[in-house]
Amino acid sequence: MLFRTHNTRKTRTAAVAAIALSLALVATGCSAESGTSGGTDGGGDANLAITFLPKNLGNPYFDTSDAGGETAIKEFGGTFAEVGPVEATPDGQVSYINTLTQQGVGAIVVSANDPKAIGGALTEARDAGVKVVTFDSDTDPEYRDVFINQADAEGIAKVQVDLIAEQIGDAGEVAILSASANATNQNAWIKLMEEELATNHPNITLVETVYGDDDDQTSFDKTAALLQSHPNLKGIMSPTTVGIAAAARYLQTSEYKGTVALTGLGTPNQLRDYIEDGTVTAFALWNPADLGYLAAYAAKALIEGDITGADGDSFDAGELGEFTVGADGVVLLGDPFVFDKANIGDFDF
Ligand code: RAM
Repeated sequence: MLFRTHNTRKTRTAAVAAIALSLALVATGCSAESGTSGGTDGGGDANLAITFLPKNLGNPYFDTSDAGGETAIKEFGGTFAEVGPVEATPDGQVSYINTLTQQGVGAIVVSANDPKAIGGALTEARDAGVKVVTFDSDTDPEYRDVFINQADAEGIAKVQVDLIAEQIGDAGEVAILSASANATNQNAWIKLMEEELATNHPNITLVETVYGDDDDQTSFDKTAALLQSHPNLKGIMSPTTVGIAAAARYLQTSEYKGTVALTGLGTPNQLRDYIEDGTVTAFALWNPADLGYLAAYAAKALIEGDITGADGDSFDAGELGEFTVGADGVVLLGDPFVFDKANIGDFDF
């Protein structure tokens, strides 16, 4: 269901084409995967019980990434589980981490709501022998073994700014609708988006950044409030799949449809209708299933002692091929990919 090319990119064009192919393939391969059961433990004495801990449950993005993890874990004969809080609060994951430590899992694969709030619990887990992989949203590096980064932060920031600039004629007021205020990934991207706007788009003004907490209703309400407080708003960037979907739903039936542009990071299935009716023109993302798949293989490599998370360590990631750990224990999946009316029909996740 997956392919290998993320780590052997030759040109940007080739990479984008390859990622498109991957997304198309994985869409079919992973759509039937769900649930919390896995295979039986294998690999000799290695404890391949690997639990995914998303920012919160009920987000299709994490459903897809964690299903990718489950696919990988079944492939190598480990045991997959997924647990997580209902709300994406800074310390909402602490009790789950403590329980997993008591249970003696082999590894925790976590997307952090805050760079520090789960640090103490993760340190206790690691002291007890549990390997810690962050993916999607990192903690401070001292709290984990490796971070599986979906795409380079500069690229994620730039693709969103490029899209909004294109959609509003490179001038006017824009706002950002983010996830939770402490999210490591969103905050890193927003900082770089601000820099990119200041450096390359002098006629665009960022008037406000608001937080929908990766909660659908809060994100919807924040969109309404933004449009009310800024009557000259020309565009919204939402670097969260929950935020962009809620904002699109608001815009679709509002007087702003077609006049206020919306872009950011979304999943094709959540945004398909809005692309088709013109509420949204184009948005970006990577392949969440590949992200979870890669994170699971990194957990296996840590558990089996093939890697420690040191710069230059390399490991096998099944159908994605061989990956190498970079500086600060970061493993890079690939490039972001832009979805629009012309290609959205090729994807199902
Ligand atoms: C949401 C989450 C996640 C982020 C995506 C783009 O699903 O906030 O962390 O990576 O959006």
